[in-house]
Amino acid sequence: EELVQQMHDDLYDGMRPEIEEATHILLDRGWAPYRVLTEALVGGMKIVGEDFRDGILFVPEVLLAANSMKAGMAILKPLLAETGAPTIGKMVIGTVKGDIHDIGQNLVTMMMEGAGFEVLNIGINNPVDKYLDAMKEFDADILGMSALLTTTMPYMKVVIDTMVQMGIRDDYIVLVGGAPLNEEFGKAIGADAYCRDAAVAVETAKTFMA
Ligand code: B1M
Repeated sequence: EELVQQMHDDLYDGMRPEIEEATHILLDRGWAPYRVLTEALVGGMKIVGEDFRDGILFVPEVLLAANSMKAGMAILKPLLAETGAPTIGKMVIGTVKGDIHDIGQNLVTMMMEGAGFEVLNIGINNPVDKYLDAMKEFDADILGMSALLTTTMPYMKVVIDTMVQMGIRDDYIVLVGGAPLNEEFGKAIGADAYCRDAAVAVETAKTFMA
């Protein structure tokens, strides 16, 4: 699809109005919102990530790309949440202390809401107390933690260890995700499951709530 290729280029260049327009065009062409999300937006961000890693793109450019991606996501959000499914469970999600990458968890939030979960997204840079307060206030069934940096992902263990010390670990299902994580890491820190992407997060959460 030519327009998807164009969107990858526009995302790369941080061209927000173009991304918004193209998102509408694909929807008008009958594309499912999830397909627009994964193929056009997530696919484009993958390329940005590779060139960021290789020193071809820098933080300001990546921020523009991220903001363009968010603008596209904002258009898709009500469509993904439109299912009217009954509430299956409640989740608190946030990025761990020191981590400000919130696109992935915003996507997880959208998909979970679309699948019938109530989600309290507590944003970025959360110390243990923030998570615990939110879980209690919101009466959550599930804690979701996100980390995109190898330097911040160990903080997930700090949160889980604190829950263990407080004797509340087993009151919650703990799901973790983020690009640098894997299955072994999830096990090692005592999470219930590692979720590779937003779709897996939904399926995993459903399994645990069943
Ligand atoms: Co950053 N960054 N960044 N960055 N950034 C990465 C993560 C990096 C891999 C880039 C690279 O070098 N290739 C690298 C980390 C290297 C490492 O740790 N080994 C990196 C770095 C180094 C940094 C800085 C340190 C750069 C600097 O300042 N020198 C800095 C750190 C800031 C901080 O957090 N303290 C930084 C800053 C930034 C920006 C601000 C410019 C921007 C963030 C904007 C924002 O989020 N608002 C940014 C971005 C955009 C990226 C990349 C390019 C893209 C991340 C993203 O949004 N991906 C990223 C490269 C990459 O990941 N390949 C990179 C799209 C998103 C949909 O995917 O987040 O993986 P993802 O989420 C997926 C799954 O992982 C999963 O589901 C999601 C949807 O399918 N998932 C979960 C995620 N969380 C989940 C939680 C769950 C379940 C599933 O809970 C249940």
